[in-house]
Amino acid sequence: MLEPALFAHGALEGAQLAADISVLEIDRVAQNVVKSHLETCQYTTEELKRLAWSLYSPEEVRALQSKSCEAMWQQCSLQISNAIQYVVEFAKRIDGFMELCQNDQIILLKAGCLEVLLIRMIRAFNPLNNTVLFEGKFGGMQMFKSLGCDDLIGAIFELGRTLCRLQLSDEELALFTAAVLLSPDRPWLTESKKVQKLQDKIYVALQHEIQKKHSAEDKLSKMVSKLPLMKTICNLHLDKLEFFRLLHPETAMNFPPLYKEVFN
Ligand code: MHQ
Repeated sequence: MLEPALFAHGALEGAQLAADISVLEIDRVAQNVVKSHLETCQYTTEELKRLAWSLYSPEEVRALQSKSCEAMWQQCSLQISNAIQYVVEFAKRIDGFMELCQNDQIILLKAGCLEVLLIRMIRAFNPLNNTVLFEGKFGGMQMFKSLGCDDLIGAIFELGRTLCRLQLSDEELALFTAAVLLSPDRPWLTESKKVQKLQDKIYVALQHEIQKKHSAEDKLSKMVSKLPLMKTICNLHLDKLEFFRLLHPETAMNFPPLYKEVFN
């Protein structure tokens, strides 16, 4: 049984639910999710620390800005597609995910992978100068000007700043992204009860992890409160993509297959 400290704060409505899950099981879930995250996070913390020093020069930023909208979309979709591959690998390594039916695996990945990327972005986001890692160097939002999606880019950078303020550890990031991925309320799931059970355990593990340093209630609710902004960004991205496809169908046809598959 879980120690009383975990329910004392009662952040999870169902103390009932927590009571069903043993400490051993929670530790096992946490270890599996954190390991899966570390194995699939694309860049190590050390690599990112080193990369934070390589900024795009003003000339390089200008060169990016003067690219055509199509060329820039192509570059962005390629970067996103690469990053999605790691998210897919992350999902596959989470205990229980591969035991879901294939239909549900696909639904969860399609619905959740951009949200996971947006959370993972904080590792590659520097709130001190508002820059993000793009093709090996850090740059500000001006570098995406030619996309013609200032509202989308603005929202992504704002999310980056607010998420960075939470100062999530890699453990918290791992568990939070796993919980987002295993959202039982995605439309068309056939075994949402199974997904719910997996997510419940992950949230208990996350709460447990946070509690090592903070009041879990506080931090967890702050994390969860960013989900609506992420949903807004995902919808905005789909709108922009749809509009782009209308204007430049040939370019959109040549987007990376994984990007097309996830967002079509
Ligand atoms: C990942 C690594 C990673 C890879 C790609 C949708 C559109 C047309 C434009 C990064 C969005 C532009 C993305 C490439 C821009 C906001 C996108 C383009 C964490 C996330 C990260 C850093 C992505 C962050 C968002 C970027 C910069 O492990």
